[in-house]
Order: sequence, then C-alpha cells, then structure tokens
Amino acid sequence: MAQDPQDIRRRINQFTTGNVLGYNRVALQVFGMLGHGKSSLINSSVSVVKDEEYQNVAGAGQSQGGITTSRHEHELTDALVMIDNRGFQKLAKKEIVEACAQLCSLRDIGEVSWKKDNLEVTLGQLPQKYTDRPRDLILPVLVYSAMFFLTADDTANMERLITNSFNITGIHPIVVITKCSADKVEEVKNKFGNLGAMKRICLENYTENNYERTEEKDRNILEFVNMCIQEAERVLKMRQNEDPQTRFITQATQQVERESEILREEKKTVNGSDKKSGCKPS
Ligand SMILES: Nc1nc2c(ncn2[C@@H]2O[C@H](COP(=O)(O)OP(=O)(O)OP(=O)(O)O)[C@@H](O)[C@H]2O)c(=O)[nH]1
Ligand SMILES: [Mg+2]
Repeated sequence: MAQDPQDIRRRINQFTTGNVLGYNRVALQVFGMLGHGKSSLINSSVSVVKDEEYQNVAGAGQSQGGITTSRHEHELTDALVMIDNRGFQKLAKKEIVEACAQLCSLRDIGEVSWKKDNLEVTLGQLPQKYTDRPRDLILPVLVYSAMFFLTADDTANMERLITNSFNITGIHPIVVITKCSADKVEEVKNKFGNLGAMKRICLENYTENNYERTEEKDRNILEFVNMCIQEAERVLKMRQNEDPQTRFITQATQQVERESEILREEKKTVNGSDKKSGCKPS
C-alpha cells in the first residue's frame, strides 16, 4: 500500500544525520544540463516539504537555460539542504572535473567557473578544508529532462560523470527525470539505468506557469526527497568506521590529479596550435 504523504513528510522533517563522523547536514548537490529543471526541482521540493505555497525561491527561468550561474543553498529542513548549480553546457571534461571538486567539498558556495585556474582554487582550499572538516554530507542528484534523448556522446559523458560521482561519494547519483509527460521518458529512464543509476524518479515540477499543488505531484516530490534520505542513511552507515581525514586526503589528491591533467591537456592544445601557426613560445 502506498505510504501516506503526510507520513513521508513527517519522516523527512524528523530526519537527522545523528552527527555520524561530524556531519550535521545532508546537502543534495543538484547537477544537470542547462534548463533541464534544476531550480524548478528545488522550488518544488521546498514548497512540498515545508507544505507551503509555491514560490520561485531558486529563480527558475522561462528560457532554454543559463539562468543559474552560481551555487546557492536552499533549506528543506534543519538537516537537509539543496544546492542549486550552474547547468552544464556540453558536459565537457572540464565541467565534469569541476563537478568532482564540488562533490569532494572543495568548493564554497558562489560562482561556478570552468576556467583553467581551478587548480589554484583547489590548492587554496586544501589547508582550511583539512583542519576544518566539512559538516555537510554531499549527495549527488542529477536532473535530466525527458524532452531530450541522450546521444552517444552525451551518454559517454554522462557515464563519466556518474562513475566519478560514485567513486567520490560511494553512491550513484539519484536521477530525477523532469518534464515526464514527454514521450521519451521511458527511454531516458532506461538509459540512466544502463549507466548504473538505479535510483531514478520521473516527475513534473511545479513551475511559474503551473504551480497549483496536486496530490500526485506532491507525492512524487516527497518520494524523491525520501529516496535521498534513504541514500544518505546508507552512506552514513557505510562510512561510520572510516577515518574522515584519510578519506579527505585521498579525494583531494585525486582531484588535484584530475585538474592537473586538464592543465596538461590544455597546454598540449595551445602548443599544438602555436606550432601550426608558427608562433614561438616566449
Ligand atoms: N513542463 C515542465 N516544465 C518544466 C519542468 N521543470 C522545469 N520546467 C521549465 O523548464 C524551464 C527551465 O527550468 P529551470 O528550473 O529554470 O531549469 P534550470 O535547470 O535551473 O536552468 P538553468 O539554471 O538556466 O540551467 C522553465 O521554463 C521551467 O518552467 C517540468 O518538470 N515540467
Ligand atoms: Mg537554474
């Protein structure tokens, strides 16, 4: 029998991390392509979990994307926040590596950039993040609209993102397929399943044009948040005997390696084009 939405809401509101490993909150880090409904998912979750009227707290747009350019935190409960994010333009390697830095807790809230000086940002974060351990357990949430079908290139890039998310957090991203009245919904859902993301939910967000609350939409949103809590509980249990400092050092080292590789590749490209154009390095 389906659970009563009020029971799910109560459970969400009562959720705590139990302060395992010093984490006192769970942060749902929302990723996704431009305009696929990340901010709308946050608006919907805030309204439904708090059982308040819809408000555009995350600044969802009317365009085809590019509205959100920085990361902002939105509180669902004292122990649960959602972090809105800049949408991926192409899901290029640079964008994926920046997503990894966020998952490793090596980025503060604020502007998101895919510039090559990101390695400097990472190195600058290390001393403080080592002594002052992050209090948020970060969980990846991947938003994808059923209006788009993944091409072979998109699929390969998504696989890279999903694998990296798993390696860093120990879980596959929770996939939210938005605009689920589109006819590609089952195909998209299967694609993500084939990439290892088994926690998937298809839903319609509340939007600026369609914000009247319905039981079905509320139920799907509550089910999504509940799924996140269950994953958080699983991760906390899995990590309870780990040494957080060792974990941090391992992840930070891997992140520095990923970012160094991007720099090396860019240098190669620049050198290659210099040679072609006959420029001599200064
Ligand atoms: N029909 C329908 N429209 C949606 C849904 N989710 C979002 N939209 C619409 O899609 C457009 C983009 O939504 P946003 O929530 O701003 O998307 P975003 O991913 O935050 O976009 P950027 O921040 O610009 O990358 C807006 O016009 C929304 O109203 C949904 O589930 N169903
Ligand atoms: Mg947005």
